[in-house]
Amino acid sequence: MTDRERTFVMVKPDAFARGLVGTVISRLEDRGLKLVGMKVEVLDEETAHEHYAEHTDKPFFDDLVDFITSGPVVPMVWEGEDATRQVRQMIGATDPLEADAGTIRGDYALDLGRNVVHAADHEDEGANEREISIHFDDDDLVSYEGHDETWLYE
Ligand code: IDP
Repeated sequence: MTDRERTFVMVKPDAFARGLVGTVISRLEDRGLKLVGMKVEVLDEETAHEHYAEHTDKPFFDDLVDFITSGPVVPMVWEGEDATRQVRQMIGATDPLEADAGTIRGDYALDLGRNVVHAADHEDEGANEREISIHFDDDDLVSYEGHDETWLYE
């Protein structure tokens, strides 16, 4: 197996309020990815700024922070082969209008500012490490052998 890695994913407040937490988890589980960390929290403003630091200068930044702090979110860490790219493919384009049907955003979202789920960007090399460390301590994450790994990986 090559490139088994951990990637950061977060169910956003819109999806939490709409009862889509289980759906997002099921999509990732069904693909074969392994859940190694998860919690429910309401982000404070400081954490939201840190999480979206790359967007500080964007015109939508204040609305984004207001939204992401507006209700519970579910930060998670998922593990698997090429997990970052696999998850980005599964969530679809940032704008749901551009997201293919069959992706999470393409199936469950309509609006750019309410697009259900966040996932670390596979084109940003340090994204996973940075985002995981914002939301989790090392001992919040577990390591285990999945019983199905023989059937998921060659
Ligand atoms: P990503 O979530 O697909 O990685 P990013 O470009 O990192 O996309 O943007 C972070 C979030 O900011 C997006 O998921 C979306 O909710 C919001 N966003 C991005 N671009 C815009 C915009 O032009 N207007 C309003 N909100 C935006």
